[in-house]
Amino acid sequence: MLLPSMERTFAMIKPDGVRRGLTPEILIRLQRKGYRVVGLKQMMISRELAQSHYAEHKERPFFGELVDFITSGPVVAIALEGENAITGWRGMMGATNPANAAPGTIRADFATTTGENVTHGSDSPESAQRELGLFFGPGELLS
Ligand code: FUP
Repeated sequence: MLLPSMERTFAMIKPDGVRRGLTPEILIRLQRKGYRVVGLKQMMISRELAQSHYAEHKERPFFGELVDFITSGPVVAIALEGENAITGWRGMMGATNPANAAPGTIRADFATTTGENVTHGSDSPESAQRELGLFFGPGELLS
């Protein structure tokens, strides 16, 4: 039998999701899936944190708008734990462009534009570790 692959990942409800009152719906979905919430906070993202979080996109034409958007209102930062949580959570979110997101995914169900697509999820174990470290301090996560 394969050993279970327990992972931690960083999930976020972006300002559009919080503004539209989608926080409870999204928390219900991820807990119903079976993920354990090991860190949770509503917060404003500073421009510095936004630029670090999205550093891989800093040369892209949409970078300025992305930073403006992600700092435009509170977000909900979530540390999730579960078997294959990194790819599993991205699967629940759906494709970056909601037009390409599979029916039943969060982005298909709740978003219409790539720029405001409700949620974020780390795309690899390295990103998960980096992003969890950006958003949560030592001692803020459950063991
Ligand atoms: P994802 O991992 O699905 O969040 O997507 P990316 O890391 O590729 O993009 C991060 C964010 O940049 C997206 F959620 C929205 C924004 N973006 C755009 O606004 N335009 C693009 O063409 C691509 C991404």
